Amino acid sequence: MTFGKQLTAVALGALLAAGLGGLAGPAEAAKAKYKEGKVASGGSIKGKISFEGALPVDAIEKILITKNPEVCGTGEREVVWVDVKDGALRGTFVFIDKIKQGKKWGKPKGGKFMIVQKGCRFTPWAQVVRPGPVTIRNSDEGVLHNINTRELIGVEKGRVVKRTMFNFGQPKVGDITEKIKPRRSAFIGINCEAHNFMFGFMMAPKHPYAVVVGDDGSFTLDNVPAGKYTLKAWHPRFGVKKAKVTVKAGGAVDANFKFSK
Ligand SMILES: [Cu+2]
Repeated sequence: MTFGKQLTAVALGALLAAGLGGLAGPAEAAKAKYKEGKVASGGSIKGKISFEGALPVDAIEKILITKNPEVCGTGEREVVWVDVKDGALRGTFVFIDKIKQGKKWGKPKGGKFMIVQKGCRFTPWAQVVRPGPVTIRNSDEGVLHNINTRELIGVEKGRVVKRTMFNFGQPKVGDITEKIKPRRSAFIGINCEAHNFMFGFMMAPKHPYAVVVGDDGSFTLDNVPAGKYTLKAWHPRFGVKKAKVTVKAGGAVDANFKFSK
């Protein structure tokens, strides 16, 4: 009897899986894989992300350092949530929304994507990684770090739910490889559960058309197939802005975003 019941359950499971797999609704289409290839006479999108007006009063948060002062420093750590220099809003991500095909992913510097914990800081503060393996490095002798890497769901709706992808303690100097596997959102926040002043941000989109702006707020997305796109800029404090752009074969189109508090 038990055996028979199990069989029925398995058969039902298979039927359900087949049924769901056969559905080709809008949700399915949105999940379509990105197609990598050669881009013939692609164009580029260039621009600058700037900040206008007064900074929010909590642009820089000061948090008392209560642990590992010999490595983390003494007194207060300044967490720069809003980093503006000469009008450039640093730490902003710029990406093409839902592009389905185009250039191949480039190799990361040094051959692998890395998050480094050094001097009790995540380095870099903001970066784009390809979904997949990422190396988490502890460079702080004698310091336990505990990275918590969370997918930020609902950023564009203004109501964020955080879902942990991985969260582990790293008591020793060295590397641990983990996988970045976003389910619903490419936006990611990282923090250290051992040091309440360590933060960072990442994007892990399905395609390689995403960058973090340079120190002067500028960005370039190159090898973009000619076409019409929605370009988006994400700043973790201010959310997402968007613009329509048309890329012409071999051409360069300008796109600038202005944020304010
Ligand atoms: Cu830490």
